[in-house]
Amino acid sequence: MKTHLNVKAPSNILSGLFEEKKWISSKFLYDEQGSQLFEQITDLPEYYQTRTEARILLENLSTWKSVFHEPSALIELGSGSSKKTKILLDHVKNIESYIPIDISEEFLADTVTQLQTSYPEIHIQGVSADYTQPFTLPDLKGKKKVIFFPGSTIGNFEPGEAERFLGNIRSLLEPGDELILGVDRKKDETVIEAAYDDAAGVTAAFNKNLITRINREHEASIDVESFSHVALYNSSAGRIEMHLESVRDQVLSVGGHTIEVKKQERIHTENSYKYDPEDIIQLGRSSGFLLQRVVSDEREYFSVCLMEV
Ligand code: AVJ
Repeated sequence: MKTHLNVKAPSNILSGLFEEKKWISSKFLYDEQGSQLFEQITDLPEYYQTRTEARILLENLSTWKSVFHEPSALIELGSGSSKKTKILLDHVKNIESYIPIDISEEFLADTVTQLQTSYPEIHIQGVSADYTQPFTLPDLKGKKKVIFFPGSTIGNFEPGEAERFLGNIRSLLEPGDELILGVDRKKDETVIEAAYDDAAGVTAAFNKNLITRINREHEASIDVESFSHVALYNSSAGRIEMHLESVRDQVLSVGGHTIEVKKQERIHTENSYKYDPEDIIQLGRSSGFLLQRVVSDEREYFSVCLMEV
């Protein structure tokens, strides 16, 4: 079984810098340093998402128990350290196989080794793949398949991409299988903007790390401090945007090219879309899923959605 998705993702970190409206794909945020910074972001007081989702998972155990009421395989997209997954593995029976899928092979190997020690009775089979590209699942005959896509990672897809992506995920599943999807909700923009512009400056460092990465990978020497971090909620599009804003007129010299950047000109570096339940119903409809259940925190900042084929 294969999934396929063409995302608006240039092969090169520089290519969007030659366009009229400069941009860098958010996938380039996650080099080693960037992945570490993102881990730090998840602990920030302003970044409510990770904590809230973990709490929702813990406070709705009966929901997950009924999802896994028969022998099942849990397939996680972008598993990372599998922190949230442990909540499911610790409290739910019938998870016979766990298939973490992650792009970072080393990270995945470590996670699998550690988890296998903690959960000797679960068959753990890591798949090292970019899950936005075609990938193959191991044979899971006779088991209910439950796809777990937490963290509001879906928010980084453009709406049309999210639809196509979930449509492809849908094609891996059969009637009776399910999808557990974590989404960050639309809310007061000051709350969202603070989560992407924290007081300690970790998100700013995460964004500016793109400049550091360009310097390292393309033998450039752009002044990291010549850009400032900008995070703004675009309410009509329902997304938070990150940009790098030039503090002065400058000419970047990278990869044998020169790029003119005006003072206050912005390089768009990330979109993170927010989804309310009605948006999820819509997304489900257009990708072949039926929204079955939405569980949220009391502030309705975040939702975990249960979708069936
Ligand atoms: C990993 C895409 C879920 O959008 O909240 C965090 C990335 N960017 N702070 C998010 C991110 C800035 C994060 N996701």
